[in-house]
Amino acid sequence: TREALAPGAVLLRGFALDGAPALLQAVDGIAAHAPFRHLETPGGQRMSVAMTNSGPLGWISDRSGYRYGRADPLSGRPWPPLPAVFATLARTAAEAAGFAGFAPDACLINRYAPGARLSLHQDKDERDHGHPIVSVSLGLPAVFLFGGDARADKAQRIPLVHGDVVVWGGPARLRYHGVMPLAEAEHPLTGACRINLTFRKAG
Ligand code: MD5
Ligand code: FE
Repeated sequence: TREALAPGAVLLRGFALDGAPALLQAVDGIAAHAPFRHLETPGGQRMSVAMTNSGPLGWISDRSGYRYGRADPLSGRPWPPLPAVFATLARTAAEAAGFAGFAPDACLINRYAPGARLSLHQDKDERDHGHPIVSVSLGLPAVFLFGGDARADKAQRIPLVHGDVVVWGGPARLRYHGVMPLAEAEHPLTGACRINLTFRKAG
């Protein structure tokens, strides 16, 4: 089913359900080369969400700021390549939401353990905000906070479950958003965690 959350924001419930086991297997392969890590913010806080990347570009944060880079700072090596199952899912989901021709060059992979959260922020480190972002929820459910164009705008709470895909484009591309602290639970495919794949055209 396709549900418009707002202009430019399309929720595709269950779009990644059939592909989930293959997506999670690919995540394990990526993490074997580029392990999940808790990045430090420019302000010196350790993020509660653990992150890694695949694709030519990867998003990182450290004391000097937020940016995309071609190398994993832990190894100095390029990020693992985008698996074909990732690229196909991102393209077909974007197309189903009305954004034909989406070709991501970055997949930020977020791992939430119980208690992990993402505070309200905008995604604006990408070169051209005309491209959508495709986000895939796997494993434990989460409550997504969908805010407005200003940080102080009231946020809607949107429950996201295993297999859901959201495409954020057009006027929704720069809206504030976050994720509430993950509740303690177990999922048959991921155990006690939520994995979010976040596809971007960053460069
Ligand atoms: C997550 N991740 O569930 C979310 C999914 C991140 C992040 O926020 O930066 O890694 S991406 C949600 C998103 C992206 C772009 C715009 C909007 C939401 N939005 O307009 O609400 O781990
Ligand atoms: Fe974000």
